[in-house]
Amino acid sequence: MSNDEFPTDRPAVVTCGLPYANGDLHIGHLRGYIGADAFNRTLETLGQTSAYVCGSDMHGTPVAVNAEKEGVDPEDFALEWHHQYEETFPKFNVDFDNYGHTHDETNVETTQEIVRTLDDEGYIYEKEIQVAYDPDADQYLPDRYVEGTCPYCGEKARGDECDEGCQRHLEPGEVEDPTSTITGNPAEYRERTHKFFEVSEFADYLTEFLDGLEGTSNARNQPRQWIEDGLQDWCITRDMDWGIDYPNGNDEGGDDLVLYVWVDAPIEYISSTKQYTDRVGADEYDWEHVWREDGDIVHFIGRDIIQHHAIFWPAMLEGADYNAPRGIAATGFITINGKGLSTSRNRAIWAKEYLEEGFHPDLLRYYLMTTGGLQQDVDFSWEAFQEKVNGELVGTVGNFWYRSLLFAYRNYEGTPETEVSEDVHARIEGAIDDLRDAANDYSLRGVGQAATELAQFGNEYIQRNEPWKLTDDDPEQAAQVIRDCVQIAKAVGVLLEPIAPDKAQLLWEQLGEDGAVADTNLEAALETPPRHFEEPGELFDKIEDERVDDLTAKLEARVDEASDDGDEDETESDDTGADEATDMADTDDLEPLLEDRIGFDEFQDLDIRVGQIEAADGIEGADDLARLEVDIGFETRQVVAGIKQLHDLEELPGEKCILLANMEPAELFGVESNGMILAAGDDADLLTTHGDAEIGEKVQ
Ligand code: B3M
Ligand code: ZN
Repeated sequence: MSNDEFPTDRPAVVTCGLPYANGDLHIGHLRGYIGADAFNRTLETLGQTSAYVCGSDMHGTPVAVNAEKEGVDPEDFALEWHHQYEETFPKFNVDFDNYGHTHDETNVETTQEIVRTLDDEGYIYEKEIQVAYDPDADQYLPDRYVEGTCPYCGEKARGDECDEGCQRHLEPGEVEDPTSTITGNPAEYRERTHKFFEVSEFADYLTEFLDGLEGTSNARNQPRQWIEDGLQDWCITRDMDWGIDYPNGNDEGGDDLVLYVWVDAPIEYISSTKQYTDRVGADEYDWEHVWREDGDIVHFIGRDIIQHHAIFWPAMLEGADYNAPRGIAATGFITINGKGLSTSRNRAIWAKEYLEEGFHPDLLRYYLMTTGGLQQDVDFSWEAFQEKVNGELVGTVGNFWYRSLLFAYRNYEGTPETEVSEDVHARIEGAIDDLRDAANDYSLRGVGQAATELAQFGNEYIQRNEPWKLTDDDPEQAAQVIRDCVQIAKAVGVLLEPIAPDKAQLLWEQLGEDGAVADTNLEAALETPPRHFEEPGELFDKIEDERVDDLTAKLEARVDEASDDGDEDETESDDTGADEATDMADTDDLEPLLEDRIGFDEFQDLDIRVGQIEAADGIEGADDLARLEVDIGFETRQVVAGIKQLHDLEELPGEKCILLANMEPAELFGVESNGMILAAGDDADLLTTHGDAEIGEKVQ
């Protein structure tokens, strides 16, 4: 498959890692589902046929263990969560074309068919292995029923994954010093016959596959290393009742053997696509074209499940003669106030909670998509959320939309009757290119920025041209400026739709447009808006400081409460399958170290300079922000830094500091920030040099 640029004329499918149907959804989950949704919407805006499919992950020990704790049947337990997820996702504008589950008929059939094919093709064999067993519970101990030490990195690990350390998948019998999570007793090993999939046979294929794989670099680099270290075959059956039976029966001895959850879970991507085709018809969307011919398959996943998606899954697809994924975007974790998200400590923002607080879903979407790149960990704090919303959505986008449309309505009752100027036309075309490039880079931050920067341009344009001064003296020019602004406003709406679909739709309606902005594509950005529209309203509300203080206090109080309860055990099986950054005992308060290394070249891309602060003053209306002027040798930079409360601003002039000079300019509370001063710690300890480094020297 050649990777020509999006949009292609092939159908695409976008998927997101299936949530285990075992607990409440939180912000860690939402990042992935919103990300994949925004990517799918972006492809559609680009004009590509695309479907977004997913489903609940019903099987495996993550579900069985939690169901057992509650004393309920795993199927009933999982179905209940499944229904809750089905209801919750749309509330965040996560718009699946199909949302199934792994226990439905389509997935059972598709899974058995694929496994049968792999068996027929000779990729599956039987082997006697040692399986952990708890004599007191009289039960085999697959996966999360056993824990011990990772043989690769020495961290505490679950039976099938090194979730606190190197994130490797672990095969049955690999975990050292196994203990049963049912009784806490040391586990015994017993000999059992299991089925193995010959992943090792696919090493060359996978190397080539990874060379062509798009998405985030972590999804290529880690698997390359694993291949180099030597691939092991993969045990694909488990001693359990709950799951999908191995086809043709594998229980000669009357024992229960089901497929490992990681076999049938990704197959749900296919099954869910099939169900979509069943609903809309193959003329509209053909699952076979996508999965068996040459569609564009894009997976969004958490970075802890790269091995399953970039090794096991493409090997299964290749072995069973299905199409390979085109891209894998593996996202970083979410931290809360700089600390690892922890469901057991209640240090999370729950989906339900966010909605109950009455915030619009598009605000969270925008925050999660535009704060940090996909691979990076993203920190959530109510304060940072407020800053994003007030600064970019209220201050830039909302402000531009409202002032342009209001001016247009009051003076022209809608869109002035003239053509868009050439410059503005070209600027909108530039934003369209930015969006296309961002999609091809799998950068949702870039998608959001294409829209916000266009709105920023609009604000500058209206400010520079001051149409309010022209209405009497030069009415033609006034009409031209407003005509341009209305077009920019419409284009911002089209470009922002993937990230903030409701708000874009409201703008669309304010412009008097018919239908759904989600159904348009990029050409709409340049099409003339209706001649008449009604008086507009404001589309974003500012979040007040008191609100943020309350929310922060509430969050801290409940984290304290959960810690007081002594519930400190991170690995207790409350895992919902979403990305949780691990809290290490002695670094509890620190942001987790990034796993992904960067090359020297990437470091060189950061232009970090020694600077000297020349002036420092507060910014009106912003409690925390200070405006600094920093001499960096070549020039003096104005930067905005969140240090107003933490430093005596009068003391700062004359201090040396370190400044990231090629940070993209941003506007905060109407003040341009052209660089970023580096600081560490809760009190914003400013980084500096201690010797004779000159002002303007590069940090290297
Ligand atoms: N259910 C959740 C996780 O490990 C797991 C994903 C399956 S994706 C095919 O993040
Ligand atoms: Zn490990």
